[in-house]
Amino acid sequence: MLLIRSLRARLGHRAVCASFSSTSAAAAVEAERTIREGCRNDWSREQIKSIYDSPVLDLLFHSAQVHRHVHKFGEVQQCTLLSIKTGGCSEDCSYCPQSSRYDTGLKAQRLMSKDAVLEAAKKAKEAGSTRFCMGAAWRDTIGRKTNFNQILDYVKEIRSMGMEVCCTLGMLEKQQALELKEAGLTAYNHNLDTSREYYPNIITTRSYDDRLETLQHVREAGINVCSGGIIGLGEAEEDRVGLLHTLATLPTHPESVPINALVAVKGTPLQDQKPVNIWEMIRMIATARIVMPKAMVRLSAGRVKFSMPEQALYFLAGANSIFTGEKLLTTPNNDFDADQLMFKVLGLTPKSASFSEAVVPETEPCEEAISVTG
Ligand code: SAM
Ligand code: DTB
Ligand code: SF4
Repeated sequence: MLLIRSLRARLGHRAVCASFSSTSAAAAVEAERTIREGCRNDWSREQIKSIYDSPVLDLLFHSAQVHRHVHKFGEVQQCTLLSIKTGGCSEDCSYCPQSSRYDTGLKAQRLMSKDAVLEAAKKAKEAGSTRFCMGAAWRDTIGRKTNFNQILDYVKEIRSMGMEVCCTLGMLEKQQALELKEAGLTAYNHNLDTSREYYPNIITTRSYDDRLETLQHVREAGINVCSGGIIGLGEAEEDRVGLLHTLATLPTHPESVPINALVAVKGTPLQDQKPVNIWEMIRMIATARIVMPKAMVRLSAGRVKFSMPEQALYFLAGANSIFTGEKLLTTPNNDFDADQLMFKVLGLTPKSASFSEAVVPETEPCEEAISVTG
């Protein structure tokens, strides 16, 4: 305060305010604009970078304001993952324990039976989860008609249990997206993973544009889009900004944005990456919250490594969805009792399932009702 007063005396009020705002105002200015004007998809990369680079406590404070304005603060969606077809994948995603190119000790399995999948969904529901997400280690679903039809049946059954249903099966054609919609699928997860520029360092077997095309098929079928990425792959901060920029400038923002912290699995090319820290997570979550205010921001892989106080700051920054259950796809997740305790200590409330119709294309960016979850 004394410093500000003496600066004011020497430089005048205006000059001091201007210099303070130029260093710390980006998060404040953009968050205020988001609160005033709602969603926009005309972000420049520089704008997103300036939010991301704001002093971390400023960024946290202003993303929390946006979060409180748009969402029921403290309400957290619980999703459960099940790997219905594990391992043996042809792709070379360098983070992934399920790629057949890396020796991670994982045994490839066939598609899980209906009974086993429905049993897992029932258990997840009983444990308080409202969304069930089935993952398959496939490049795409082309030429897998029998398995795909089985999955359509799983989707129908799980939906009829009163749960939201999500799938992540690799690249999708338009027709397959329509069939999944018809079966009652709530959301489809397909991550961009990183920036367009860094992407070729991580995956060579399919392109960034292939991924965007799948997202377009999902959107056009009227299924909610779930798309985010991973931090800790060795990318620069500029790449994290690039990922957020691509997502936030899609014609319609994804309804959910998973933020994964790399789980460095032994045997993968990224096994020795240094762990992501709390400040990197806060910057990523808070920036996502300001630029895509209505999205569910999902604290995804890597959560098991963060303490309860760290997770508390992520919820404050704008995360409002988690994966619960003892396993993600192939790696361990947080303990059920630890999550129960966290909800109690932090005063979090579970979000109930939502079955409002998904956004149809050609609406204004982010025009969906807030009750629609992604
Ligand atoms: N095969 C499908 C695909 O690639 O779209 C679906 C499953 S894939 C495992 C789903 C996502 O999980 C990936 O896009 C990636 O973002 C995330 N993921 C996989 N392995 C991970 C790891 N070791 N750490 C963090 N996220 C990971
Ligand atoms: C997402 O973004 N993260 C989840 C879900 N979508 C499919 C997957 C995380 C996988 C972590 C590594 C594993 O357990 O195999
Ligand atoms: Fe296969 Fe998906 Fe893993 Fe890539 S991320 S190797 S496509 S399972």
